[in-house]
Amino acid sequence: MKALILGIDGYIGWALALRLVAKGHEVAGIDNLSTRRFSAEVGSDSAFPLPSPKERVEAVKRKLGADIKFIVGDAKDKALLEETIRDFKPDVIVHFAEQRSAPYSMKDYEHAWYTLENNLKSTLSLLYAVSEIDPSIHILKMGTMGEYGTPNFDIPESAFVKAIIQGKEDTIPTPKWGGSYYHWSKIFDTFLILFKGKLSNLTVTDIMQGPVYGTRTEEITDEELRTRFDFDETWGTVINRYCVEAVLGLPLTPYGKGKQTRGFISLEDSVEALRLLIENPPKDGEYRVVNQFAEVYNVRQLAEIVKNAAEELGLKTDITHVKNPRVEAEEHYYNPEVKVLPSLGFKPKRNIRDETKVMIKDLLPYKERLESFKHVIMPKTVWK
Ligand code: USQ
Repeated sequence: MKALILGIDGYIGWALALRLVAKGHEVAGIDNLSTRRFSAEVGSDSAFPLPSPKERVEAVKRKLGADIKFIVGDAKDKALLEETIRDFKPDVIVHFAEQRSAPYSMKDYEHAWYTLENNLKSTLSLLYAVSEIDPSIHILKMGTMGEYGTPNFDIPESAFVKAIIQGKEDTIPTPKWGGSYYHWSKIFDTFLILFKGKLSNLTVTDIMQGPVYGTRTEEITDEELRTRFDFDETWGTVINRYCVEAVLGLPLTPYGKGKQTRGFISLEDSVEALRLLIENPPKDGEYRVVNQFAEVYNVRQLAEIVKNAAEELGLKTDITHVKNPRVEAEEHYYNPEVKVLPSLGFKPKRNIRDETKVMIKDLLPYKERLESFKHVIMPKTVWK
C-alpha cells in the first residue's frame, strides 16, 4: 500500500514510517518540524539527539533498503496536500500533524489558540483535499482517549450512543469532555470528521489512543533510526518522564493523589496496531472509532513500577507526589470498551514492567545530556 503520513517527524509518525516500509509498504510524509521548534521553545530537546530529515531518509535507505519521501511543509496548507495526494496517490493518509501536548496548549491564550487553529485547520484541509481529489482514500486520524474525559459510565468504542433525554430516546454523539485545549481540539476534530465524512462519504478510522511510552520498536534498534523521546514537563508523557527522572536520580512525580487512571500502550504495540488498521480499512464511507491502549494503571501505580525497574538496575529512586498543576479528576471510574483491535487479531506484545527496564537502559548512556535539561522537568504549566 501507499501511505502518506502527515507528522512523519514525530514520536509515533517516524516509528510508524519505519514499520510500514519494513512491511513492504511505500511511504511519503509531510512535517513542518514544529515539535523540534516547540521543544526548543520550552528549553528542552529529545533525549536522543535527532538526525535531520535528510539524515533520517538516508539512514532508512542504508538500514532498511527503502526510500521515504520526506516533505518539509505544513499539513494546514491545502494546496500542498492536494499536490502531494495527486503526485503520490496514497491509499491511506495518516493524520498525526497536530500539536499534541496538553500542557503546551494550556500555557496561555496564544498557545491555546495556536493549538485549536493548527489542529482544526490541518484536519479540515485534509478532509477537503481528500473529498475533492479522491474520497475513497482511507483517512487514519489520531484522536485521543482523553476526548472522553473520565466519565462515570463505561466508555463505548463508538461515535454514537443511544440516550434517553427528558424521557425520549435518540442516538446522539458519544459524550465527550476534554481536560485541556489540546484535548478539546481533538474533540472538535472528531465533529468535523463526522460532519464532512457524512457529506462526502469519507472512509475514516479515528483512533482514541492513550498515552504512549517506550524507546524502541522492532525497527528502532540503533542510534540512526531512533525516534524522538520527550521528557520535559510540557512534551513528556508520564511513563517516559518517570524513566528519565529515575535515570537522573530525581524523585518520580505523580501529580496530586495519583489515582488518575489511563490506558497505556507501548510504542511497538502502537505502531503494530496502526499497521493492522491501515491494512484492514473500514468499509467505504464508514467512520470507525478505535479505542487503542493495552494496559490500564493509575499514575501512582506506574511510579511504583518504574521505581522497581530502576532499583533492579541499581538506581535508587523515590516517589514524591507533587501538587497537581492540572485541573482533572484525581480519583475516578475508568472502563473503556476495546473490541476493534482484538477483532483484527491484535495482541499487545510489550508490557510496562518489562519495557520500563528497556527504556531506562536505553536512557542511561544519555545521562550527561539529560542532566543539562534537569530544570525543565518539574511541572510549571498550571491549568487556569
Ligand atoms: N502525570 C503525572 N505526573 C507526571 C506527568 C503526568 O501524574 O509527571 C499525570 C497527568 O496529570 C495525567 C496523566 O499523568 O493525569 C497523563 O498525563 P500525560 O502527560 O502522560 O498525558 P496527557 O497530557 O494526557 O497527553 C498524552 C499525550 C497526548 C495524548 C494523551 C492520551 O501528550 O498527545 O492524546 O496522552 S490521553 O491521556 O488518554 O488523553
